[in-house]
Amino acid sequence: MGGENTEYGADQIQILEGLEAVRKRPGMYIGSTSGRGLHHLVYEIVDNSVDEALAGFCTEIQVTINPDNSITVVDNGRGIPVGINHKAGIPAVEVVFTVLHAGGKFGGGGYKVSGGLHGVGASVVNALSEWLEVTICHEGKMYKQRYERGHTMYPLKIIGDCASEMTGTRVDFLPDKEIFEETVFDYDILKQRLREMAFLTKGLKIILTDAREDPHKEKSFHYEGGIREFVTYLNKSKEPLYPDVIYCEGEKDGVFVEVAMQHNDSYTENTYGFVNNINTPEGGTHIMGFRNALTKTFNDYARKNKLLKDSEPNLSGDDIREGLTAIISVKIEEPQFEGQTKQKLGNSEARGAVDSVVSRQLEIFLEQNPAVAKATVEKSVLAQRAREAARKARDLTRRKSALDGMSLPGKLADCSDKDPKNCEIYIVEGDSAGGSAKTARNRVTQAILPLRGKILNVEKARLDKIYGNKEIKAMITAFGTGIHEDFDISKLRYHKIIIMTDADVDGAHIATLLLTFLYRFMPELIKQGYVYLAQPPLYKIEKNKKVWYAYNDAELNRILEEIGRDNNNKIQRYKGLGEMDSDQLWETTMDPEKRVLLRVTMDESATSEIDLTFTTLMGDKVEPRREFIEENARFVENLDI
Ligand code: TTJ
Repeated sequence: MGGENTEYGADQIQILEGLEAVRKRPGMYIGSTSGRGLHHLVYEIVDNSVDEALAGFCTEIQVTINPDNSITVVDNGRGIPVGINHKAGIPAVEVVFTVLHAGGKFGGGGYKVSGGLHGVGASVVNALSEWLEVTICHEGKMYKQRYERGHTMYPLKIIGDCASEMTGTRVDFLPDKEIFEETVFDYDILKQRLREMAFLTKGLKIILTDAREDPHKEKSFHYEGGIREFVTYLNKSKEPLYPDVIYCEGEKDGVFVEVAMQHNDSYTENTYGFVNNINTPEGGTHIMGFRNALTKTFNDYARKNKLLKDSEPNLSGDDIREGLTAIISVKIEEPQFEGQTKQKLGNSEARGAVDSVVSRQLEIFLEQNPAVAKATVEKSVLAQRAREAARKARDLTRRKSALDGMSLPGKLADCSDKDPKNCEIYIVEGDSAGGSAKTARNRVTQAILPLRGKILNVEKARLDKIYGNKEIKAMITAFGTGIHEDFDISKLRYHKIIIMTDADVDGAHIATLLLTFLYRFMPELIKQGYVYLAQPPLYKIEKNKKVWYAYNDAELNRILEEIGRDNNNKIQRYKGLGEMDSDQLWETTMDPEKRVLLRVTMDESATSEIDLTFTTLMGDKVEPRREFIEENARFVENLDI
């Protein structure tokens, strides 16, 4: 064996040790081995093609879910280099797939920005795949290499010709069932993230195909306007306050900044930050820079143009951001992430860069668009007044509750156990169902709070009205946590908050209103898994003095198959909780031994889609809601809308 070969061998051993470490502790590299980690593999591969698009050499990426749940990603970039990497003694493409942290670190001069949170690259995907194949078209030749669980199967080989002007990279891989708990891809999850990637990379076309279904499902995303169109998309079920989407773009201290924003006539703020195309639910310096610039620029403008009198106080940031939808996207060479879940940008230069780009360009925009400036300032002034009224109302309730010792709402039938871990509260629609629930419950651990009729839609009301609402006040005091800046989860009085509504359209609507309130005002309750939906049965089946309950039509059919479809069956369809007596309610819906509860969860990496879901379902516009319901027919079927 010659010296070169020995060296090659040594390299190989090191390489395998690296990838072996990935297989031993996959969570360290991709966060988890659940469905989340599984989908992350796809983003990790697609990120490489997006980098090629950012470098200006790739215009289209195709992602396919194959019938065997393997994934194919194809791009029309320059192709991963196939020449020998002299340090490693193997082709560069092999380095990319077999050496940890090698992605994009060689030549080319592209703007390498992907990565961030778990930006660990293609070698990690390779290590965690049963098999992976890479095919490259470059200078008229087609190259191919295959790996199994990270091991190279054969040296890179030429398998044919390509048209000389055709270049690109194709990767096929099958996630390893030894590693992942879940190996079936969810089309909708990939769809949401790929749509987001397309918004964040203007001009890039991303096509997603689900080849497991016949006919294939396919969706194509291509936005010439980039994040401007993202804002339009997020505002589609709302009334914009002005037609323009405000857009700023620039670079400072190595930070590339892009901001798009538009106010709508609602009262909630939807600001999303992205760093290298990865969202930052915990915010960070880029968001601070944006907020600072926005507050300063609008106040300066309002003073200068006498929209705010000398005697009036400055508009607060919250006032100016009422009803604002904004995307703040920064690209930065070495992002530093901080915070509990490492999702908060820490780089101080990002703050200054966003502040400076937005301040300068927004000032000019406002000077040139006085109608937009006026509409926004007027809305902010109204927000300021409402906030003041809300503060007074809140102070009043705070003082009152301090006086009469935190009096609980009169309608609440509390439980006797005082340890929140053991306690649950049922939020029940209507007084009559509330009555049955009170009789049915276990008084030691189960509290009942009946609410009357439709609860306030917090998407369509200002703070002063929300704080004045009886039902909302009752929930806030019963939970014990306070809201917004006063929110303190350690004061939560029940570790299960259970929404119990009729299994019909009205019930689903009320449940959605309640979830909207919780999501907007106490999101931590949902994030930490304290919120549940009770599942009352839809049918009662009786035969020869025996009783069954069915929670949906499929179950009804299953039971009927089992007991035989004949005239002795008595089937009752429950129209509401009120039709059940308290024994039945206990047995079917409240008995912890027998009931079925659905825990409400949220995927924090998809917050923009969650916001959109709530505003679409709760907003005034009929067309986006109809579209949403059609697109999500499966989900909605479960809700029985
Ligand atoms: C790097 O610099 C030289 C020219 O090619 C650049 C490159 O590597 N481009 C590139 C990589 N395009 N596409 C990829 C890629 C695509 C997939 C699907 C997977 C991976 C790991 C890389």
